Amino acid sequence: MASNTFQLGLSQSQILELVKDTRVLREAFEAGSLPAMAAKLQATLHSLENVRLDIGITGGTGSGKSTFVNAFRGLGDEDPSSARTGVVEMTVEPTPYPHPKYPNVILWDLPGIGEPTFQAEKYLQRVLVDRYDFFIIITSESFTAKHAQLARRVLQQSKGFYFVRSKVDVDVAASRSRRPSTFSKEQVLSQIRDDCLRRLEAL
Ligand SMILES: Nc1nc2c(ncn2[C@@H]2O[C@H](COP(=O)(O)OP(=O)(O)OP(=O)(O)O)[C@@H](O)[C@H]2O)c(=O)[nH]1
Ligand SMILES: [Mg+2]
Repeated sequence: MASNTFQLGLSQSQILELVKDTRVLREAFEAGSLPAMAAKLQATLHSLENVRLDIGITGGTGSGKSTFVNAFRGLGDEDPSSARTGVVEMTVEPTPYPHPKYPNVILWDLPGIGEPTFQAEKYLQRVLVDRYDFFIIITSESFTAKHAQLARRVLQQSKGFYFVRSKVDVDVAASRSRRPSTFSKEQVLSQIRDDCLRRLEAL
């Protein structure tokens, strides 16, 4: 999936441009023209730096989407330019946050998929699904039918997604305090991981 996702970050014309660049590079190499090769390589690398990547961060309301955006950008929640986080619903409109080091990588903090009448198709239309090269779907609880519906719809739209299970520290702490005699951190984490994998494979 990772390689598909990367390709989706480049438009058809950018891919054709790269193929052309590779040919020019090979010709410069075969002609033994190092200055021409160095100049072309520099230009190719520069054009890749300018590739824009829009990533949609989605998932359940309060699952930690904005916290993830802040962590990804290396910011604390109280930094003035961080995404707002909190214990009540915070993000109501898609909001772009550029990566500090790679400003062409834009993380879109999306509203949560909280409503009981959630419909993936309507939600994706509302957040303008075509804007994103791929998604990161975050859940802080079990993978529900709502998450499955969203993931399937994302795939139907020919987009890829990564899946992140957040707040595992809460599950570990609850298990430690409520079932101390059988507590095993590794076991809790592997149960969560196996459940997520099973549900993702069943999509
Ligand atoms: N313990 C723990 N708390 C977390 C974690 N991630 C987020 N939180 C807390 O969960 C609450 C909700 O986090 P947000 O990042 O605002 O969640 P969100 O998905 O952006 O919420 P909405 O925008 O309202 O949909 C905040 O109090 C966070 O501090 C985590 O991994 N562990
Ligand atoms: Mg939020």
